Amino acid sequence: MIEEVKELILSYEKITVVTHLNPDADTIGTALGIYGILKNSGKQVEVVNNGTNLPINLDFLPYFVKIKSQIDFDDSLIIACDTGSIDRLGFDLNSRTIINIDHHKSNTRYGTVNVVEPMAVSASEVGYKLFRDEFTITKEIATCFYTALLSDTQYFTTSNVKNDTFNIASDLMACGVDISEVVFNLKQRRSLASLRILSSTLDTLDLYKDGEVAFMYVSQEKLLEAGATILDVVGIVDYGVSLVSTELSILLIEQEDKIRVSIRSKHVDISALAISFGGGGHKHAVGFEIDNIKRKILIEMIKKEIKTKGLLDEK
Ligand SMILES: [Mn+2]
Repeated sequence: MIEEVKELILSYEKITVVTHLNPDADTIGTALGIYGILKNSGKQVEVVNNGTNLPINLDFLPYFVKIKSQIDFDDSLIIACDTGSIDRLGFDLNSRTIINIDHHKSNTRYGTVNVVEPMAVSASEVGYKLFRDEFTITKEIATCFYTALLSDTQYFTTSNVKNDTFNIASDLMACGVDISEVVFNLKQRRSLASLRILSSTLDTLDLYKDGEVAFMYVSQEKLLEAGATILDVVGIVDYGVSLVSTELSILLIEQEDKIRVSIRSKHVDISALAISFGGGGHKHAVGFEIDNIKRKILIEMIKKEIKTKGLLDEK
């Protein structure tokens, strides 16, 4: 285990484990796994998400009911999970001691100690490797880490999956994870609202550059109509790259005073594209937000940036 991490955990009585805004299964699973480890070792621990919408299909995870929406500990050690930049935590933590556990290539290294492994398939891989040698990984903890890993690799299909990914999955299974329970909760508990918003978003599909780029958008009106939340929309961008012709899939989500953009690629590295709009992410999955802008203008800006960066030439 990394010495600085060990020392920090030993020196703090209270620890706050923090997940990112609009939480996904990786941030939640990683945080709950770490919560379990610290709890079992006798620490005072809290786990928080700054929001009111948690993915409800993750309610099967051990410790899920422990997730709070505010930080109650003063001056606790902060452990940030799966979060590329400090503002994505949604709390003012600038003056706090932070252990930053992540795998985003664009991570800004905002922690006091940064355990950031861009080659890791999930933040839970980073967390698991960090703690496994010194702490007991129970069935409960393994279930949290495995769920995070399965979700972030899209069921072992992303391009960063390697031999070691299966070794980790196998180790976690050996701890007693019920893998069919995990799959059931991830794959077969969608809300009706999420299918409705999927349908209306696919209707907006617009192809560009001989079908190499797919644009889709979600308006606030459609979101309300479907009764969907932002969490129901996030995964829709993947449908764009499932198309035979596409290299890039771009989803624009219109919110009150900003547009949130999610991009996926098949081959090209799009991290620089996201950074040029003030965002970040992984090699093939990035996102950013732009305040007070019209959708059509933003689409033109993205098209221009794709051209400037020569993204469709390099694959
Ligand atoms: Mn992740």
